[in-house]
Amino acid sequence: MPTSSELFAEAQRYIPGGVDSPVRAYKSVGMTPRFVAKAEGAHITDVEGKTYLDFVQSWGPMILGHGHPEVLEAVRAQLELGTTYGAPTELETEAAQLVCAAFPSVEMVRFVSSGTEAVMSALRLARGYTGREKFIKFDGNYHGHSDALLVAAGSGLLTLGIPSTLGVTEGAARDTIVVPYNDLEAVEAAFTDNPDQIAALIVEPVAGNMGCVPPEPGFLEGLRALCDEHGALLIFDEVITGFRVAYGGAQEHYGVTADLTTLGKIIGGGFPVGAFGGKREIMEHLAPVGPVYQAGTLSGNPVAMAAGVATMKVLGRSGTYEELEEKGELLASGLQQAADIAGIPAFGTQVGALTCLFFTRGPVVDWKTAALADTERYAKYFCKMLDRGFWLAPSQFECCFASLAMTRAEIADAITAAEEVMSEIAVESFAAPGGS
Ligand code: KE4
Repeated sequence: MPTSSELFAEAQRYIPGGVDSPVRAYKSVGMTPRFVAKAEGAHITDVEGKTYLDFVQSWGPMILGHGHPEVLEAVRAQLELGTTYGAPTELETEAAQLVCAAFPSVEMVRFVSSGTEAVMSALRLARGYTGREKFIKFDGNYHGHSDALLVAAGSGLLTLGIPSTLGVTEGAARDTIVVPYNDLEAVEAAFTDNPDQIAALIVEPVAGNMGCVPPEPGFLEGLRALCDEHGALLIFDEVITGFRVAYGGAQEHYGVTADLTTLGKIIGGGFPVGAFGGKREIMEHLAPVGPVYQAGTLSGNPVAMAAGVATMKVLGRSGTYEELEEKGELLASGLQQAADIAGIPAFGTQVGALTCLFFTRGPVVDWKTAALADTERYAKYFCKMLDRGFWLAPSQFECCFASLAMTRAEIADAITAAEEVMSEIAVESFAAPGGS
């Protein structure tokens, strides 16, 4: 069996960077990515045969663990009947019913094949429904790679966005307003400076793409009030938080209702699924009922729907989110304590089974404070934990997920490893020239 290094070299001949999504290239941790051979339950195994406890879970989807028997059974049964028809199936309705039951604000839902597609479509729908063109997003929030969302904060707080990558045109970025997360005053100013022009405000109700950054008390409620006051739609991007922080996502966890909700990851049960949904009055603006066009060849395909339905049914059982909250708290408090004992400045966050340990004293409340984290120290932590058999996100600005599949004993093992690693890092830092 070739090694990860050999596979990576070969992959780079045919795939840009050797990966189909940049974060997988391990650039920010400065090592060769591990190529995966298989995964089962809470564990993932690389081509060298080393097995790890999986805290990435494919960036969120595998909350049940890999290869859950009920998901596999549903998928195998569907495979015998066909994989995609490009025609309606009862499975799509069943999946839609489950999403609508979990999210009371969602009366209708449309399935697509990724979170990017869900957000892109929701934004187009919001613009079509309101007849307005601008929208507000938050610095440090990631909503997939459609042009209007690949926009960085302009200079100053309230200038319109600037493209954050080559290939996005000034025109595509022109209507995107970028403001700091957890800053209601900046949001209010954006509405005041753009009267009757803002179609929507999109937010990660718990930010998961600058590490895990929870909303400050009153932030989400304030966004709801400002959107109501200014006639804009409130879009909760729950691609990470949906069925993760609660069965009904952040809306259930915090008790704030969105006008449109985007979903992905977990609802596909490991297959490519995104979704966007909301009030019937808004959703019926979508083709073929209404004038806003949106489509997709593999949208709602039966294999993905079978996996998603099985996953949502398992998650809907009693005790699920109490267990996830307990495991998330065990993990977050243990990692924080490991850093504290070693005297390593660290700021831990946790919402349900969503956690992050920032290598900065904190508090971390937005991108500006998250960006103060010591990414070199995080890279050391990542590599040492990987050596010890723990599969963390290869970036300080991603989340560390607890899953139903991992046991409390396995989480305790990870914490013990973290205590060793933090101690090593502290010693190395002290021994380094000018070390502190
Ligand atoms: P996808 O197009 O990757 O399915 O979803 C885009 C997306 C939308 N909204 C939120 C809140 C998201 O977190 C994402 C994607 N998340 C990243 C990692 N945090 C996916 C990993 C990757 O890009 O490889």
